[in-house]
Amino acid sequence: MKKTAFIAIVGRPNVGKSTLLNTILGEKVAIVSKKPQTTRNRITGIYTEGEEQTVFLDTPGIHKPRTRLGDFMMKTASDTLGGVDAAILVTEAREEVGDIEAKIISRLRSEGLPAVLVINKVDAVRSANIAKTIAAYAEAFDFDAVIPLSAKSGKGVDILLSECKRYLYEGDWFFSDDIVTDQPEKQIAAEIIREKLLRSLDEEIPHGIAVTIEEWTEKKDLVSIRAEIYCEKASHKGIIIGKGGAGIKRIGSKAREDIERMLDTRVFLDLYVRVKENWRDSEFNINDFGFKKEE
Ligand SMILES: Nc1nc2c(ncn2[C@@H]2O[C@H](COP(=O)(O)OP(=O)(O)OP(=O)(O)O)[C@@H](O)[C@H]2O)c(=O)[nH]1
Ligand SMILES: [Mg+2]
Repeated sequence: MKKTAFIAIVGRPNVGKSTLLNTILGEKVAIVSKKPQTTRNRITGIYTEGEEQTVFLDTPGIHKPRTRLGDFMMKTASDTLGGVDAAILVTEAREEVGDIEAKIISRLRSEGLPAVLVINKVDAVRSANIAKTIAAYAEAFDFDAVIPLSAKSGKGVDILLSECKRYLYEGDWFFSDDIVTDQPEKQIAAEIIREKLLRSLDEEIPHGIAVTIEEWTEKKDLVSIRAEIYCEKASHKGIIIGKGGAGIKRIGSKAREDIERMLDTRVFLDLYVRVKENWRDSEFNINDFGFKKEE
């Protein structure tokens, strides 16, 4: 008897939603960085065990959007909450329920969505703070479970998975049991390149970066990829390329290693950097970069 459920992973930026998804799956399907607003699209993670298939949907961190790309990200998170059976609200240990979390909770209420609360990064906080967080959230919403865990180390993630079983219902699976995500390899490759950029660049530049795959040629034991990196200013382009091309070379070799691991083959990766001013505010550009609104 097959069972399934769709569960959204939501929360403010940077709390560890994507890290959690990767840990659940035991495979990296979502990129992770210290910078807020790393995730831009909904990322599907398919967790199949025995007769049960749970589809976890990682979402962009909830924030106040300042660009059209931000609007798209918020619509993505919101639409996801509109189409699932339950939610995992991810937060860090704080003494109070934050304004963003309060908004998410009121959405859970209006959707009538059941939810579990994850207090993440317990490896990095004192247990007294965790107790205060639990108390504050218990007053705000009737969570089915409250689970302190570390998405990074994996401690407590098994408890989350067993708590999520309550949302499974009898029904056919939506995905075959041999895949962990429905993202095309090209898209994951573009995201891997963006991750390396996010991790190596300071503050303002990362938010203005998009990566597109322009060519993808598969030969016997080699995949040749040409990707373009878009940034918003000529000065940013200079920083990305670095002195004598050292910056882009380092990013390229780190990205190549990860893409080779994913494809399990040798990869030739060719990167170009282009400038497209204010692309985040151009409907045309954000559509072009794959951030299309589903109407
Ligand atoms: N110490 C600690 N750090 C963590 C843990 N989980 C995630 N992080 C770190 O928190 C940062 C953000 O992680 P992400 O998984 O990208 O967070 P996110 O919620 O997906 O962020 P957005 O996509 O921007 O909304 C990264 O530097 C992670 O390594 C954890 O359990 N412990
Ligand atoms: Mg993320």
